[in-house]
Amino acid sequence: MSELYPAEVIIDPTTGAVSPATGRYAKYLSELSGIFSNSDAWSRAIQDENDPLVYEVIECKQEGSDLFFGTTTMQPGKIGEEFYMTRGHFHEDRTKGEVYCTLSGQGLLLLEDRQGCCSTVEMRKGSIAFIPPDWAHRSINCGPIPLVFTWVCSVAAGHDYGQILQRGMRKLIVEREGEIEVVTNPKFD
Ligand code: M6P
Ligand code: ZN
Repeated sequence: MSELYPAEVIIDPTTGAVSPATGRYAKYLSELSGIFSNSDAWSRAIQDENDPLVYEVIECKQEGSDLFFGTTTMQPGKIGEEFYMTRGHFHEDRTKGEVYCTLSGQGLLLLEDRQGCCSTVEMRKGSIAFIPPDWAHRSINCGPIPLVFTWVCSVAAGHDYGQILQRGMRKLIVEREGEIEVVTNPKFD
């Protein structure tokens, strides 16, 4: 194992910029096939809005550390009645949880466990969301500005996308008549 040193890392709370960063990726709408319920609205938005950016993840990882952290910055937007969201995942290592600290914007963290128990945690500036081990999690930007949050996770956690990609999550976050609602995904009715 390499030697580890204390470090200060600067995070911009409105852009999610991380300095220094060790990795990053962006997700554009065309890469989120099957995530949104309304696939016609999804295809139309790719065409009409020229494949917009949905979210960007920037990470900071010290080689040899058990923990790493970073930011996720989610653009505001909607596909049909659903807001922009992340893919959602369980962790490969079922013993590992995660923590989100919201820096800017507003949203919801949608969670569900293996037995189908569902929960939401509000994401707003200064709030910390605790994700217990073996709960799937997806973040959703419900507001008009970018949702920026810091996450801290075990390096060993890994991402398991299979189940959520195949079937979706049991609850959808939708806007109906100007109200944000948590509704049952018709695929689970
Ligand atoms: C959060 C963290 C990351 C995750 C990212 C995007 O920032 O949980 O580990 O990769 O969200 O979520 P997803 O991988 O589900 O698209
Ligand atoms: Zn995670």
